[in-house]
Amino acid sequence: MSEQWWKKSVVYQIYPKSFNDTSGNGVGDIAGIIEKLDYLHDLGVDVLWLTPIYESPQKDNGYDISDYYTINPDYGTMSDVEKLLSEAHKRNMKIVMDLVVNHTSTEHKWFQESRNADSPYRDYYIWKDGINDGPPNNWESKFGGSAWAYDEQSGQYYLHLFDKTQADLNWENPNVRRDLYEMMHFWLKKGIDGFRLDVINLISKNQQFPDDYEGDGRRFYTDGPRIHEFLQEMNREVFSHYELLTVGEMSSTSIEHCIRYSHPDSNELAMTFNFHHLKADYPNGEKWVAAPFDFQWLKQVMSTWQVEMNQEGGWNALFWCNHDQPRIVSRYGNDGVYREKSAKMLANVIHFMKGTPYIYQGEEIGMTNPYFERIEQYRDVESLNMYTILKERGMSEDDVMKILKQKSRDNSRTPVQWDGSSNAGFTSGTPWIEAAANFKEINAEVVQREEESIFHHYKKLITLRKTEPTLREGSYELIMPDHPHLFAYIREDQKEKWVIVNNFFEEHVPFTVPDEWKACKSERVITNDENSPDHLSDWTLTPYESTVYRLF
Ligand code: TEU
Repeated sequence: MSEQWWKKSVVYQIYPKSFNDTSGNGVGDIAGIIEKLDYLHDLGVDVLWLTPIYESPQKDNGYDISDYYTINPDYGTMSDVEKLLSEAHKRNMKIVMDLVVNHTSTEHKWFQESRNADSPYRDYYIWKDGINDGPPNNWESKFGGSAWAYDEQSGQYYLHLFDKTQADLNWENPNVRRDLYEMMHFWLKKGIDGFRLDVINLISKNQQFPDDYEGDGRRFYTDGPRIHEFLQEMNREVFSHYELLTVGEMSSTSIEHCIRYSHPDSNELAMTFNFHHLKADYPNGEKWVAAPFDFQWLKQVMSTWQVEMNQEGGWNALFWCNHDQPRIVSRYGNDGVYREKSAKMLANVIHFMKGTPYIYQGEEIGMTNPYFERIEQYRDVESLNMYTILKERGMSEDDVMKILKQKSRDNSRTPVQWDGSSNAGFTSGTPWIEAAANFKEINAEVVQREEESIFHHYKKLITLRKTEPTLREGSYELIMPDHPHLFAYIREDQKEKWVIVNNFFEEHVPFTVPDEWKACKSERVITNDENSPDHLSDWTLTPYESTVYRLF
């Protein structure tokens, strides 16, 4: 096994709660993942990342962990996890677990102990006195409201950057770090193959805890003062003893930091997720408005990350979708008549870039946002908080629902649509969240059967990642940067050049071959429109067309 095996991998993200329920309790489970391993193997992915399956009160669907060493009984048992590991490994697939160490649930025994002022666990969390009957500073929670909650029992406030039941751990305390490293070894000794590290760039806070008069406080804890030191320590104490895929989820980060996080010489992480390309529909950085996406901005942001990370030796995690993001086909694509075509186009955009691609459950089926009509259909803590906050600000019910339809995290959390039977084949019971109404037409059974489907398109893309070194290591260059409809780029090494041309719009768009390529031989590698030329020549792209040529 080579040290950087993850450079050749394609990762598939599983949100267990919505993946596949075998027990009939309406919640997906580990046995349900095992049942679908052959499906995933057929798709061709070689790493599965599972979002948190640990014991948790589920206020934030498992990102509020109350015990790192046990499995949430709704999902199964430790022996189910062991079976999953061995069944996955038998099929040459690896398992990556989610590591949530910025915070724990307030039900974690450390936090319960910590509420006593004289407990050895007091300093495991961030406790502060209030100021003038208010919180210690004006930082805001990512889910709305103050980032501080008052605890009657101890007479102080604790910090929670997310929900008030998710208390931030105090990474300044070496005992916290020691206990967390020990927990990581426990999981690695069980045989897992890596970690996805939740909001890991938020663990080091500015110890002055200053008020923020320009923002919500994030500049005082994002990529904070000791972050690289902590990650290097984690690497030395834990990661360096194994051959792992480690991917950090980096909230509101910068390229400079991501280069450092993922550069092999830094000894921190293998790669990083950033979210800048998923803010093309956040006008002025504001998520909670219904807005179209800014295409030029999207191209620029993605290209800048490609070029700069690559030039400086960093490594990107490539993705459109996850459990916090609306479905990409409903977002930057077209989930009406061009659903299949635009889903394939978006897949091409990501899978030909440099980095390690991630596919989120249901993406390979072409699942869409569910367009829930009533607030009762939503489950997500952030969506429910924002519903209340926006209503309190005076927004009408219709306007709030319009925003949630576009922006809610629940858009990606509806059950995976396996077939056309009741509840999309996800459960025989009552699902914890409703399936999207379109499951009869859009489901795994259909896409597996149809040869030209999105599923088969993903299969081809996954194979190409494995067979084509140019796609893994070649340089990246955006061409026609200002083109109003096309996102076109080239990947190139000494041997060959790949041209990836993507039309993001419904218009027909002409493409003219640059003179310097005219002497090259070429062949079409993949397309979502069989009428495109077999060899690169001037042609007119149809709506949402994406065609890729190899030049040699
Ligand atoms: O998300 C971190 C994060 O910052 C987001 O993507 C978040 O969903 C967004 O800011 C809300 O607008 C991670 C997890 O992926 C997410 O599911 C958790 O809720 C969060 O951390 C807390 O653990």
